[in-house]
Amino acid sequence: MRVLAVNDISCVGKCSLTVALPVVSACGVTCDILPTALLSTHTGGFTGYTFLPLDEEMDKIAAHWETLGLKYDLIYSGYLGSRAQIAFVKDIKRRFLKEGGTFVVDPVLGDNFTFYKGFDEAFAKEMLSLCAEADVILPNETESFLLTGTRDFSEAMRRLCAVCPHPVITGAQEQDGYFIYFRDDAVRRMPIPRVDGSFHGAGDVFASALSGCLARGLSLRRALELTADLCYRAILRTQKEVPDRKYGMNYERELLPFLENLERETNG
Ligand code: PXL
Repeated sequence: MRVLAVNDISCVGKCSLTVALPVVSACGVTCDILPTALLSTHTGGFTGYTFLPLDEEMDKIAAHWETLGLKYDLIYSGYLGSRAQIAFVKDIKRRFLKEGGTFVVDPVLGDNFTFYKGFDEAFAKEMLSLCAEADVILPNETESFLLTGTRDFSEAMRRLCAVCPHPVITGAQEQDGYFIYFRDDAVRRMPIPRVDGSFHGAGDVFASALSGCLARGLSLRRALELTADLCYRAILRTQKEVPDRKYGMNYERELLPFLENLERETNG
């Protein structure tokens, strides 16, 4: 199985490609990367970060790959720095996703009901048009709201299902608990343990582990169960070990039990 991760390289802060590459590879599949930008840190909580968009280079990389005849079983796209990059990722999907392959879009837009720096309504609209080309989308609670305009998750799922066959709202906080909403053959609500606080990079660990599980052939539901368990344990560890949350999640030592579960499910 060959996976392509399209995301930025934030050198510090454990998100995007510095998470996707180790996590997807550890799942036992090839992970190639298409970097969209190079940043000194991610943009959430740091000031004075550097940002080099890689649009021209992405064009050249894709042109070279075409000469190699590369095709991917799964393409996972995350943080995209501009509307032009969203358009480019649609093109990447057309050129490099195998017939019958899976396109996973994490529509990175914001957290805590606000946009990340540099994003706005027009960008969210463009991101929705990328979601319309995906098989699986992974908005968090904030992104679900920014994409659909509603904080009611059942209604958000109705609207997202009209766009994409398998939406997943990765953390829906409701009166009776904390849930993942997803659609496989029907819309479902999976309870997950509630942990207070905001954990930068949790969405990237989630999207990477889920992409790895899907590439290994797990059903969406089983992939979500294993991934939610990894994220829960990584969040508890991060709560204890990482005082400054902008430095990301301490997920690394939680990978082993996750991978053992994955191996048990897939029998090699
Ligand atoms: O974790 C999502 C993410 C990815 N990449 C960059 C970001 C963020 C969120 O802040 O700034 C550059």
